Amino acid sequence: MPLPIKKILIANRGEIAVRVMRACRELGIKTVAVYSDADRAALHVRTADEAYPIGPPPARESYLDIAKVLDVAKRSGADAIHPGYGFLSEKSEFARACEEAGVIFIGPPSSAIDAMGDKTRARAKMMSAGVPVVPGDNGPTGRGFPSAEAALESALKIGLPVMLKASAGGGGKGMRLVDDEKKFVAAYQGAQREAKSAFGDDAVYLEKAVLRPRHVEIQVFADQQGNTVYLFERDCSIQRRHQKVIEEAPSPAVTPELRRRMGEVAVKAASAVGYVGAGTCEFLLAEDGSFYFLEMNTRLQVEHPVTEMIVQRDLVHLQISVANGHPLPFKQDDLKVHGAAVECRIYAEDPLKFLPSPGKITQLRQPSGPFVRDDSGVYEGSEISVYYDPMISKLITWGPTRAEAIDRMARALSEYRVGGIKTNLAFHRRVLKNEDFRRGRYDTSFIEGHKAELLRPLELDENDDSLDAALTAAVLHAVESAPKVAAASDGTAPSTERSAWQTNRLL
Ligand code: MV4
Repeated sequence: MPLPIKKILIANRGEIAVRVMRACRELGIKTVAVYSDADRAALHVRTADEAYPIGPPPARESYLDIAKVLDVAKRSGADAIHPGYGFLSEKSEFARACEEAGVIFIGPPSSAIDAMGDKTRARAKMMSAGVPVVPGDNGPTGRGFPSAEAALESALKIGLPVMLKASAGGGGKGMRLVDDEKKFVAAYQGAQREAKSAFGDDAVYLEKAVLRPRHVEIQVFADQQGNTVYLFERDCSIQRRHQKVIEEAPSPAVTPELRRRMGEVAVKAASAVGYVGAGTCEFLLAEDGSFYFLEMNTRLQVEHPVTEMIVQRDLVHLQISVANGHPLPFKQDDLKVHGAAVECRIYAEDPLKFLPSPGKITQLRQPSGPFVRDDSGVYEGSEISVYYDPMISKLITWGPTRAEAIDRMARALSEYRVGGIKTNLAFHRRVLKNEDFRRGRYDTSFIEGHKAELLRPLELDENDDSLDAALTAAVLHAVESAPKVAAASDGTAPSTERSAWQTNRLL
């Protein structure tokens, strides 16, 4: 394959496609977008040097179609493909198909994706590499149990509460917590059923349940020469239904000593599977400070920017450099944590029900200013489609201390305006005000535990700028209650309609 890479096809959409294209532009690399019929006017298409249609809106018929994506790579003369996250990013068939087509896959070797893709296999591999995993049982053959009764016997040996998990799974699908022996068999059968329908494989394994854990993940990076380093941790404990909402780096729960120990374990995990490029090892961090490997994500993650902020390095630049065969430009000891960063995922969704709110973005003001980064996939006038993830942007702030990063995030959120669709902006503003969050005292049960405060209906006082909101309300009231509106000298009359922008201002 001719090096260096001169043209990259980005097999993705939305903010991550735009983010990768930005890095390419900085490096003098040409970019190729692919897009579905729903994305003809999308930002990633407008950002690329060239763009090719790849089919109907459903991802299965476009962004997930390996043959179509590789055909565009060939036609456009792309040397490499960046898969972003989601879609084809963790499909080893795709990495393999790229390898076979002579196109560089900007990611790990397909063998490393396979080694981490199956959760029981990965668990066994990690145990033999000396990586701590949650005490548990993969079953007599390593792929589940012959019967629910056999699983129960093992569960009682481990000690309740236990977690039932799908062998083929990940991400919480088919997962069940069992704290009562009498409920075990029903839970086991339920987990099997869910695993079968989600993954076509009903194997279920057992783990001791870690109560009120934090989700702490370590960013790792490896080059083709066998050097592997860790780029410290992110705390992703603020989640709802396994969907991350706020992430930060470093974790307020991790001491320098724990950081080093977790980092070294993550490097060991990556090395054990011959990892190359950017990857993330997910851990559960227990209240007593013990930690356990859960799974490895073999891609660049959504929340990578908080790491970029604290290590002051561009991870996409590094991915491309490693794909070009260059050794990592630093050693572990060259890396240190600079300040703190927070990321809020801004979604087009009903803030109370957490349901997607697709539609046209009629008004948009995205925050900026010192140490504020908005990684956006949209523009004013663009559509949030029903077909894909309804993320509008990722808002990231940095500060020399965690408190300053948080205050800066509150400021940035106060600037953010979206009209035409519902968003979770008010939810984020509430979390940022929460004392437990501000103190860094939270775990994966944070949102559930603060439901009443975080999900109560919206009120006028919601606005960070309550005086401004009150003024807007007063003006609206005056306008609406006026019997007649005088026409301006040019013959136009001020609208008495509440625009989406105004409505949004009040939220
Ligand atoms: C666990 C656990 C407690 N004990 N495993 C959820 C998603 C999947 N990646 C693993 N998950 C969990 N596994 C044991 N043995 C608690 C969770 C969990 C969780 C983990 C990370 C972030 C949020 C979570 C929310 C609920 C449960």
